[in-house]
Amino acid sequence: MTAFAPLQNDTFLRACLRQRTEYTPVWLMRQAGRFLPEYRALRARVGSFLDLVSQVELATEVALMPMERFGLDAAILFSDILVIPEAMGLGLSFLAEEGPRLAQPVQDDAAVAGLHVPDLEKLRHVLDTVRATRIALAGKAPLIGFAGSPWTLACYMVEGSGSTDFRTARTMLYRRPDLLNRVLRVNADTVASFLNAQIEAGAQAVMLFDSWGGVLSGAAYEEFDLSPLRRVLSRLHREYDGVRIPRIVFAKGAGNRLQHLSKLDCDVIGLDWTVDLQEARAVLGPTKALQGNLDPLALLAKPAVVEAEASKVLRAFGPVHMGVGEGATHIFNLGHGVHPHTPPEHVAALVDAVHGHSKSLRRAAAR
Ligand code: 1CP
Repeated sequence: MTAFAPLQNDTFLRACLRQRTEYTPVWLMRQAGRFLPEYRALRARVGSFLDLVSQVELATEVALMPMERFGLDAAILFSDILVIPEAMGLGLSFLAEEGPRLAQPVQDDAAVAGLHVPDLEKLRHVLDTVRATRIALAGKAPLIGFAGSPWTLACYMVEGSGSTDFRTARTMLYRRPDLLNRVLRVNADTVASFLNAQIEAGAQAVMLFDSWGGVLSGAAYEEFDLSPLRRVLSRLHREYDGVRIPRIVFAKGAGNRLQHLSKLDCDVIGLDWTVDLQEARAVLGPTKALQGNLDPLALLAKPAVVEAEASKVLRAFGPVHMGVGEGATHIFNLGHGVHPHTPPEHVAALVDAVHGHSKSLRRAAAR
């Protein structure tokens, strides 16, 4: 086993576990991506996104890019949720301007019967990237591993591409719930083993991206989204090497389902920008840390506006826990990924504003 460098900044991990921190930690979904000129240059040189993801040194370099520019409190593995369907043999490609495509979508009895938990060796490059990224970070900030939720993965696997409403997947839900349930079960078992392998490789927290629960009706959300998600959570390592591994569920579009989310066996709930943080805190605050939820488009405005909007999000969450033991904590993030047109200087202004404002709010509360 590699002895990793000691962690110098555990602010993010402490906030995940609802412990007091000196300031509000911040990281951003898609912080390593197209808004960074150095990312665009490397991607142009390498040719494709999938080539970047599959080469350990390159993926590691990309994950480190935002850490070198900004004072972020966490790094995230550079990969994609769709490496799982790729490992299942569904044939992933990314078409320019069109997004992901699966050559063999899972739409009938035969395709579903042929679906199995893949050998984790097929995901070896991702696990090697986790280890290499943790080493390259050298303890500067913790590393987040991730996977898609079983339902979100099923959306792409059944549809065969991105979509705004995932009609094919939702139709299968009504016509052939038996087929969909088998897909979800295979996904849940795959996601649990993959995340546990990421933890063993060096991930210090894990995040489940449940990006498409919002397209489901209430009853369907319970059966096809939350139930397989609970199966994943029940199998994850709670600790590794004697250290707690926080679990985060990003629940996009689930602002009207906070009660359901409060019962999940996870430490943090990630919220999109449509959710009122005060309301979310009232329901989730007693048991979960909250992560989010600045509208990513606010970053397209000038830095003074970015700072004011960051301050609004901090104030919407309200006073954070400052005592011993556990209490309400907030991890600053966007409500979804960084928009590719975001000027990097605006991200720098955001990170500084979150750190600065959250320190002054704590000082004011202590008076
Ligand atoms: O260079 C490029 O054109 C690739 C753009 C890109 C990037 C940078 C894609 C394509 N994926 C990623 C990386 C990625 N994806 C990360 C890395 C870490 C980071 O946050 O910096 C993560 C965590 C993801 C997760 C992901 N991929 C999700 C869940 C979060 C979300 O956005 O809701 C989803 C749904 C995907 C699928 C995906 N990957 C890429 C695209 C274009 C899409 C389709 C999105 C859609 O259906 O609209």
